[in-house]
Amino acid sequence: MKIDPQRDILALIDIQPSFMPGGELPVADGDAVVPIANTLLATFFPHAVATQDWHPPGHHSFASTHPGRAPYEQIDMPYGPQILWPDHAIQGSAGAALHPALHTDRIELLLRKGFRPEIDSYSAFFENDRGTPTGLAGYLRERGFTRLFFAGLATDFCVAYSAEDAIRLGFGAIILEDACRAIALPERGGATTLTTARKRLTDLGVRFAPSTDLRA
Ligand code: VGL
Ligand code: ZN
Repeated sequence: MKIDPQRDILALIDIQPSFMPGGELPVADGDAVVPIANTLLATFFPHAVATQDWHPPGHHSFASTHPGRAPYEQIDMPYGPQILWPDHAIQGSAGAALHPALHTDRIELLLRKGFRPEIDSYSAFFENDRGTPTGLAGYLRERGFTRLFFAGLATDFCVAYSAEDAIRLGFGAIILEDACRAIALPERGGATTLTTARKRLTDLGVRFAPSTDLRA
């Protein structure tokens, strides 16, 4: 896959210690994405955006905010079903910072999401009501970017929702599989949130590719 450095942009999703081993919402092997993201930045992408999950204490996506609820249970919110998470990515905490080993020089926009107490925001484009925009689409269009290549955490939540919205908004979306890691919660019938997301996204036109497929 040939990269056009002026129209393709690397989207670094939630590369934060909160989502890595030792963090509050650890994704298995999540820290493995950091050196891969650094190589992608150095080799292919002069332009990058990064998202930062950025929750106030008591955020409604936290199980601790709902008495009697445990992390990874699902509840109904006004905007639809919501999985409850351990408290994570609290504004200003060390876990919410970008990972200290991530090379940030080429990150031209740092987009924070999930800061409204009552609503979660997995996608870089819309909050979980699927209607409140973050402003990213306008930014990318004004800058002339047409395709997003995704790296980061987690493949089946924030990366998946971002890639799905990218396609719906008319961008190309490629998930660089080796540059992402998944939470993979079990679902009915032996499926996981990863297998389900992969199928839904592929049907929508999101491509999954290894970063070894990229060419300058
Ligand atoms: C994420 C769950 C809650 C993610 C963020 O980055 O995928 N997942 N907040
Ligand atoms: Zn979150």
